[in-house]
Amino acid sequence: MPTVFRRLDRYLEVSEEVLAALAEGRGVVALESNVIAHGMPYPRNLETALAVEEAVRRGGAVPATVAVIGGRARVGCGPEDIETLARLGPAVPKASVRDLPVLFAREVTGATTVAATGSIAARAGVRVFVTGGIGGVHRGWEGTFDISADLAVLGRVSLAVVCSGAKAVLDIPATLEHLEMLGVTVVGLGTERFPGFWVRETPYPVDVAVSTPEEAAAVAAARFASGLPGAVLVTVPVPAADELAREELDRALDRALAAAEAEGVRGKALTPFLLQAVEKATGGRSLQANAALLRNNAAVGARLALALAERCPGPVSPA
Ligand code: PSU
Ligand code: MN
Repeated sequence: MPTVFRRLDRYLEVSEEVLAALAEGRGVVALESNVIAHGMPYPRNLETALAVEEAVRRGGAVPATVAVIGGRARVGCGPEDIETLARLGPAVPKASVRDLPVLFAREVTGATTVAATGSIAARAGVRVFVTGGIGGVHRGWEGTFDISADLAVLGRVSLAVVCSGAKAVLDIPATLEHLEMLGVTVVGLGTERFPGFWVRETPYPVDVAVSTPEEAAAVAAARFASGLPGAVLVTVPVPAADELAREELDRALDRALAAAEAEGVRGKALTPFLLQAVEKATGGRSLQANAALLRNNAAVGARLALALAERCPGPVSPA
């Protein structure tokens, strides 16, 4: 059956399934599309995107993959949309917040980053968003000022964002300082330390450790109910079986960063470049870890969404 969408305004359309779940106060989990188009090669990206949606459903929640399709923000992409994004891959433009109005005006398709996905999901009234790694402060920021718009969005939208930390290619302590400045609450699920995406932990502490998704939901519910804007970042370490060895990762990262510098890769091209370089250097094991943590985060996100729906009953009003 083709997915049916309803237009909420000129540039926003939401699937009937997601709208019904929101109206009935059931759990909905937003998912980003940039990781499909730019984070993994085809067909691994397609398999992973579908497996992540399936993990959300098995957890009893409704998945809502977000992308811009033909100039409209779409919440709850159908399998046909996901297939298109996966097949076209990097031919689909990477869309952060600043790019959205251009895609809308030109009526074209784009793959949404954490920043763009979070903004769109919150507008549609979704409260939980699952991703792999958020963007953050890049190494060498003192010279480039390269700080992902993901952080700015986390500072202003009311969302519980489940992730496995920020990509290890970033300056992690600077990213945590920036999150603190923005007032984002950083929760560790089963960890006292901020996860390192491909590895289970970094040396840097989270704001608060919890042991269940329900406890994390209590923190998120308190934030939303108290009228504070901004996100609760629920960090979950990659499953132990899929973790990379730290020395191998450090070596791969050093090489990737040197290659980026030598080739003059900057700006929005930097994140996909570094991810690909690490993938090559680890013989694809970074990709396997990425897929495993996304599926695991999806299961956590579903539990969190159900717990949040219970704590904040009734339909969610759009942001
Ligand atoms: N993590 C991944 N793969 C990715 C990204 C994160 O494992 O492709 C993407 C996310 O979409 C994130 C974006 O929002 O990188 C950040 O890019 P930038 O630093 O240009 O804002
Ligand atoms: Mn950047």
